[in-house]
Amino acid sequence: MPDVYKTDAYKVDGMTCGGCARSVSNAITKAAPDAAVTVDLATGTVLVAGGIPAELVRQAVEAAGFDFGGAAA
Ligand SMILES: [Cu+2]
Repeated sequence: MPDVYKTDAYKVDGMTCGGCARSVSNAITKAAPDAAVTVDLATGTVLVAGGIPAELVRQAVEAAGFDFGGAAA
């Protein structure tokens, strides 16, 4: 049973502007409609709330054309 309150942080490389942030956010939300996505452009970090599986996030990020860097420390 997924923990809907869980928030995961990931590194995503290649985001340079608000448009990139939106692309990534939209891609993840499309793949996981329950996700709440927050992008921190300065650090290249994407916060995904909703207990979304990492593999699903990875596929969405890569399909949008960005590099998925795995879990952020
Ligand atoms: Cu951009």
